[in-house]
Amino acid sequence: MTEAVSEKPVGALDETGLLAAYRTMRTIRAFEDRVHQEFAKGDIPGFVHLYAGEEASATGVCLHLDERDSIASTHRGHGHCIAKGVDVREMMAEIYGRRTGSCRGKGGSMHIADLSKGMLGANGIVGGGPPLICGTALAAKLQGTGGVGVAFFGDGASNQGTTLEALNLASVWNLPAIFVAENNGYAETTASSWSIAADNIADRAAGFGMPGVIVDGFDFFAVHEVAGEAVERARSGGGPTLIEVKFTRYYGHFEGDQQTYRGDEVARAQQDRDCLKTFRARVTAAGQLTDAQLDEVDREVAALIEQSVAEALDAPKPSPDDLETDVYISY
Ligand SMILES: Cc1ncc(C[n+]2csc(CCOP(=O)(O)OP(=O)(O)O)c2C)c(N)n1
Ligand SMILES: [Mg+2]
Repeated sequence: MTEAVSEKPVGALDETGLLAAYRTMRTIRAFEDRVHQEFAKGDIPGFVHLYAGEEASATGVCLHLDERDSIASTHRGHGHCIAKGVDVREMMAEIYGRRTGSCRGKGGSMHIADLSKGMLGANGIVGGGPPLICGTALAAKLQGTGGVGVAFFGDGASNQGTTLEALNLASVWNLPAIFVAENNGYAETTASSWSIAADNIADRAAGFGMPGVIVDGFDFFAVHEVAGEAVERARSGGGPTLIEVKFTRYYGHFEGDQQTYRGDEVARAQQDRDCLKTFRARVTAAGQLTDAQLDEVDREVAALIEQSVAEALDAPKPSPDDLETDVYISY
């Protein structure tokens, strides 16, 4: 007897794809939970902003991307890096400021970049990412690679002029660009319900002549579906899309934030809507993956994170000689 397709969580993903999605989301969660613990010990320099709770966004979008495509990220960038394939061990070393890091220990959490993976960089400039992907999307269009540019940015960044100019330019130039507004409810301590002059960020898309879509950011399958349509539109010459992903972040704005401005939204989200929990419930109920398969991924990811921290702590720090490298690019 053939099973009804409608009972499947997402027809577009087979077992391998579902396992890849779960592995990415689990890796991001485990990475962030561990950095949260390690930061409290005092060995990690600089500022750290964690992405836990938002995993379905980076994962649901980046699963559609390949080596032709580039992404621009934010100060909350670890999840975007992992989803685009940046090496987790190099990322951990970078966060610890070690020479084995993705940027040889010179960038830290807020500047992790890996151009070989199409990861243009985390970005300390709020609203800095959207203009960058207008450049990569224009290059992809002119070179006919079929590539797309994706900018992840926050609700706070959605009010920056740079973001609004990039939306306009992407539409005027009909670029293969996707703007992913990650609305986690706050810009630092300011509620998005107070700072955004519209009911939804996605409503602004109409003003730029592009489709705007709102999606539940805790629901991996919903994000994956919406992102798939946007990527398909962009690759086939249909132009840009603005996607608003709504969810909440599990940790503070930065590590050390006392979060006195928040209610009980985190506990409620973790209990009822967590992306990893809902993913597991749906794929096991549909008979697509077993708990044993998912538990195995959990074990492998835990071992990888353990190894990453041990290697990072063991790795050398940059030396004074390293000050003069990576300053200028050689053409
Ligand atoms: C141009 C600029 N203005 C202000 C800041 C200070 N700042 C850092 S993060 C942040 C809030 C960003 O909020 P949002 O875009 O919603 O991202 P989230 O932290 O919620 O992921 C601000 C104002 C900055 N880094 N850059
Ligand atoms: Mg925000």
